[in-house]
Amino acid sequence: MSKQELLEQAAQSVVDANRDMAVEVARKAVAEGIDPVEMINDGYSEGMSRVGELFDRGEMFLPELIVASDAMVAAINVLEEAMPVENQSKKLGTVVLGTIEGDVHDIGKGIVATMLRVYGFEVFDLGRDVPIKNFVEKAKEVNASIVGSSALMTTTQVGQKTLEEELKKAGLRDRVRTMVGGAVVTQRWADKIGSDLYAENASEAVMKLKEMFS
Ligand code: B12
Repeated sequence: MSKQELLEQAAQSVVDANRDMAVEVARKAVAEGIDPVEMINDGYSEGMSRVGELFDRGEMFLPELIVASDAMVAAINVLEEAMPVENQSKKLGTVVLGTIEGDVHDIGKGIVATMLRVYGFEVFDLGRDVPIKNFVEKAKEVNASIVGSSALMTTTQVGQKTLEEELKKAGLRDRVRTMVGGAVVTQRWADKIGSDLYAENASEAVMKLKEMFS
């Protein structure tokens, strides 16, 4: 089967909320030596953006959205196992990452965490719905060089501004860089709240951080 066909099947498996198909396609891609990152970005993520459009138009509802998300996560788990961790003699930086409190969207944040690990960063993934104080405490505890936060909703996006403020109050802002992302986040927002880095997707996050830390 061609790469293009596998990418299309991966996208379709998410649209169809078909977990078995999503996992099977991921296994096939691994067996055929297709780049797992490409499968995630151009296959499964493409499917999830189609799902987002269907949800927006009222043609898909929350229960189906949950099953579609499960299918995507299951496929990503298969692909993650096939990702070689880059052989770094020295780690590029220590990242504390999480989804802002009140927000359960964690698929994209998980992809960012995986990609950063693959490219030589040490990542402490705090999960989703993470209270601001937990980001600050973890950053202190592990002497983080980067604190990254994800927000998928306008209601939780404001938490990224609070995080900037709390890092300042804790006296950490001089030695920690911050990065923000998530569907509602933009470069303009990052500039407004004083975050050091915005990335539209996981690959861009890796590229920009590598530039900053190498
Ligand atoms: C899947 C999904 C869900 C799943 C989430 C499952 C999970 N475990 O994550 C479920 C079904 C649980 C869900 C629930 C809800 N959802 Co929802 N959901 C989505 C959907 C369709 C896709 C999100 C996704 O996973 N995309 C795929 C990933 C790969 O993309 P991504 O998250 O954007 O991540 C990439 C980049 O943004 C970036 N990135 C992400 N994080 C970070 C962090 C850093 C530091 C960096 C640098 C980069 C970065 O890199 C990632 C990889 O390339 C979006 C629609 C959309 N257009 O985004 C709605 C959406 C986000 N949901 C929405 C809503 C309203 C809800 C609910 C409130 C619905 C409800 N009525 O209950 C609840 C929220 C509950 C809560 N308190 O959080 C709205 C938010 C509206 C808004 N603007 O505020 C959206 C936009 C849909 C809509 N148009 O209405 N949802």
